[in-house]
Order: sequence, then C-alpha cells, then structure tokens
Amino acid sequence: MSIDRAEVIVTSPDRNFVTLKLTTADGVTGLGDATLNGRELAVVSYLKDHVVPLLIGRDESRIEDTWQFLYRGAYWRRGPVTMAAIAAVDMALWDIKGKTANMPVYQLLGGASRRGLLAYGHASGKTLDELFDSIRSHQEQGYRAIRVQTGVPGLKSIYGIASNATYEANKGVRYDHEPAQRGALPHEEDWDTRSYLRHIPTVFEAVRNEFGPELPLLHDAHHRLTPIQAARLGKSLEPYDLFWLEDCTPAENQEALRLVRRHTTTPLAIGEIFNTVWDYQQIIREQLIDYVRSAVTHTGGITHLKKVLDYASQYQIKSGMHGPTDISPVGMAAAMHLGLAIHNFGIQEYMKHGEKTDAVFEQSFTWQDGYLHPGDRPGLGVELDVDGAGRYPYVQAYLPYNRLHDGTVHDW
Ligand code: CS2
Ligand code: MG
Repeated sequence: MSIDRAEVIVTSPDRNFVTLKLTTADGVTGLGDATLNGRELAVVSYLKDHVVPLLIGRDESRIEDTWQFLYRGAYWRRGPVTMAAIAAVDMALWDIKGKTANMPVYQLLGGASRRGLLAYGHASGKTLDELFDSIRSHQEQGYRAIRVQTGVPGLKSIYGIASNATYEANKGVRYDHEPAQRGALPHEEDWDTRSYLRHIPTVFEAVRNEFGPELPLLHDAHHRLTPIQAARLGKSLEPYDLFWLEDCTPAENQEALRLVRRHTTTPLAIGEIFNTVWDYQQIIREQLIDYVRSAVTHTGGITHLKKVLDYASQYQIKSGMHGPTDISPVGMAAAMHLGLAIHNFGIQEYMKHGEKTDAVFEQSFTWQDGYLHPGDRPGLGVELDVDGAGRYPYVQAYLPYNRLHDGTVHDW
C-alpha cells in the first residue's frame, strides 16, 4: 500500500486546530494533530510546502523509517514547528496501522497496562470563594485530581485565570481554559514574582483546610521563577503535599533544576515546551524531575515520546502529558493510547474541549469516575468532519506576554 493523499486541515470551532489527514491507496485514513498554539500557520506551511510532497507514494507501514527520514532528512532538526509537523505524520501513520490491523493503537504499543488514565482538571478563581466553587464543580464532574490556579492580589491578569477581556468575549460564561486570545495582536499581562510567592502558599493552606489532605493538588508556575525563587516556592508548598509543581523555572538551562532539587522535595513536572529527548537528557539522568510533561503533538509523535518515556522509566520518572484545549482531540487520543500502554504512566491533563470542537472531531474516548480511556475502536478512534471543519475558518490568535512593573519582558 502507499500514501495516496495528504491534506492539511485548519479549523477554528472554539479555537484554532491544525490536522493532517493521510489517505492510503486503499482508502484507509489517518489523522495527526499539528496544532502549535499561536503559531499554527507556521506548521501548516511546513507540512504543506515541505512535508506533504515527501509523503505521497510512501509505504505508510514504515513509521520509524518515515520518522527518521523526516527528522534527519530535513537536516535542520528539533524545535516546536518541525517536531509538531513530524508528530502529525507519526500519529496519522499509527492511526492507519491500527485501522489496517483492526486494533486500537494502544494494542499495537503493547496493550493496556491499566484499566484507565487518572486525569486532572483545571480549577481556578480570582478569589478563594471562586476557586472553591471551581474545585467543587470539577469534583462533581468526576475529577479525582485538580490543578489549582488563582489570581494574585495586585496583578490585573495571570495565567490560568480568565482575564476580563475573555469574560466580556464570552459574555460572562467562565471560559478560563483558553489562554490564546483571538485578535490581531497579543495581550500584555503584568507580573510580580514577590506578590505571587507571598500569596500562593496561603492559597494552598486554605484549599487543604477546606478540602482535606487526600485530594491530589497540582500547580503550574508557568516558567516564571528564577531557580532560587522556584526552590523557595517548592519549599513553602511542602506542608500542602502537592502532587506536582509544574514549570517552576524555564528549563532551557537544565542545570537550573539542581538548585531547586537541593532545597525542596515537592515533586517537579517539566517539559510541555520541550520537543525532543535531548531537552530532557540531563534532567532525567540526574533525577531532577518526577514527571515528563511533553505532549505527543509537540514531541515528534507517539514514536518519539515513547522513547522519552522509556528513557524516563529507567529513573522511575513518570508521564504527565500536556492536555490543554490547544492539544486537539486527535492529539489527546494519541496521548491516551500511549498513556494506557506504557508502564510509567503518572497522570493525564484533561481540559474539556468546547461543544463546537466536539462536533467537528468525532471521538470514542470515555471519561468515567475520574479515569479516561481511549476506547477500542481501531486506530486512534477520532474522525474529523471535514465539511464541518470548513465552516470554521482560521482566526488569528496569540498567547499573551508579560511585562514587569519596570517594563521588562518576562516569561509568560
Ligand atoms: C499550560 C497550558 O496546561 C498547561 O499546563 O501550561 O495551558 C499552556 O499555557 C498552553 O498550552 C499554551 O498554549
Ligand atoms: Mg503548564
């Protein structure tokens, strides 16, 4: 058999998504997610202008060979655009292989290692009352683990909390899940580390007092702290027994985590902006993290992320795959198949997509009693309504950026 057609489909039901659809000469189709939030069209061009011409006529069964061909053959390696494009091809080929073998992809990856995937949801609030309501509503939705993000006194807007602009745009419906805001230019947000470091421990103290010691709680520092500030935060949160503290400091300099590790035993999760195993080499080898946060969509697909997680398993480091709304239903399905098969699964992030998105992407996964399961349909278990997708053309959207009080650009 061979790949007969390759289409790059851009749609924007609730937000922008980029999907690669491959069709074999026998009419078997495969989908891959190539969504890179705020830079979607760069991946569209990489796929359309450079990768698609290379796929037509290729043997779709040779997944590893195609991966190596696209990675080494490009000469220019790594990086978010390249690895999202390769990821989409990889996912689509696994989807086709599953359909051809009449098996769900997790069976091709070695079968199920558990009955379901523990998932966490995003609770948030500007105030403690709002936050408590949000935690309760997530518990009612079945979540057994919850990420906590709150407003910080003195800051107008902060990651994970609906900004006023989002409120107005969504007419009062709390929609704090989508950080990329539609518009011609990115929104500027403000940041102050010292107010944040003073405030966050008081929030977790209040949450533990209200909800007790058992509930697994997670927090995302979203790359904003220096290593010593991250060490201080990790230490100040130890009494509240976090499941993990995420992206506590930018990790381009992997050594930065040594300083954090030296001062705190709060578990650390990093990697959602990483793209290859090489971004993890030192922090895994030196046991500087506890959870690998990469998504299939941004780390070269199932083929490459499985290698990262197999490497991590030697150091008892677990998966904590990135799963916000900017990972499409196809990318989420791929994460669930991989998560079900690997031994060192930790937890899966699960933000629910919007209704329009669920109408365009027909999905077979289940969410029950706090656990996800990819379903047993052959392949990845997602089909895309191409006509429906066509009704929602791309809309320019950007992630916000931060400036400190003195005007300096800061990590968002
Ligand atoms: C976040 C994301 O879910 C998370 O952990 O870090 O919401 C992130 O901000 C977005 O994926 C960026 O596109
Ligand atoms: Mg994050």
